[in-house]
Amino acid sequence: MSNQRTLVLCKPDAVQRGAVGRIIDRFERKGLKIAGLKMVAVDEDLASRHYAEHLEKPFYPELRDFITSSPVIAMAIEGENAVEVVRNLMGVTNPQNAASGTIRGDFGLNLTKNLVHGSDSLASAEREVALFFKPDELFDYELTIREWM
Ligand code: 3AN
Repeated sequence: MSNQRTLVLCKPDAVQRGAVGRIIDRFERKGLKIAGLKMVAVDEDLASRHYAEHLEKPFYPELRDFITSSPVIAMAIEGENAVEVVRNLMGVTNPQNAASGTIRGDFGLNLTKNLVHGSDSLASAEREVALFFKPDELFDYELTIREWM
């Protein structure tokens, strides 16, 4: 397994509902490391670059209006196999089908307002982390507890 960095967004609904702390807690409890964290107001340009593969989809206008409606919390999350581990913690796209115990399964009902984004591959992760973070906003440090995780 390799050490990976992936992009997580706590979407506008998570911020508005005061769920950000509880969502970050899931990643911390799992043993993942926060390598970067900030609040971002996503504009239409950033939305179109972040969701480039969805631009032509019928749901894109709704997705764009939602993601630009209120600030998000962007995080670079790091750890062994972090891309897949984060996706598993989030649950499947539709919160109605997401397993209990996952973020979407425990917090959501709505397909658009599904609380979190996590990169879907290592290639996406590298592209998306670079979209949201400048190099000096990302931190390389050791978690001293790591050997116990
Ligand atoms: P995920 O976030 O689980 O990787 P994607 O990448 O397929 O899911 O979709 C990106 C976002 O677009 C989802 N998080 C969701 O908010 C929205 N979305 C996906 N599929 C639909 C759909 N059929 N109708 C409405 N919104 C959708």
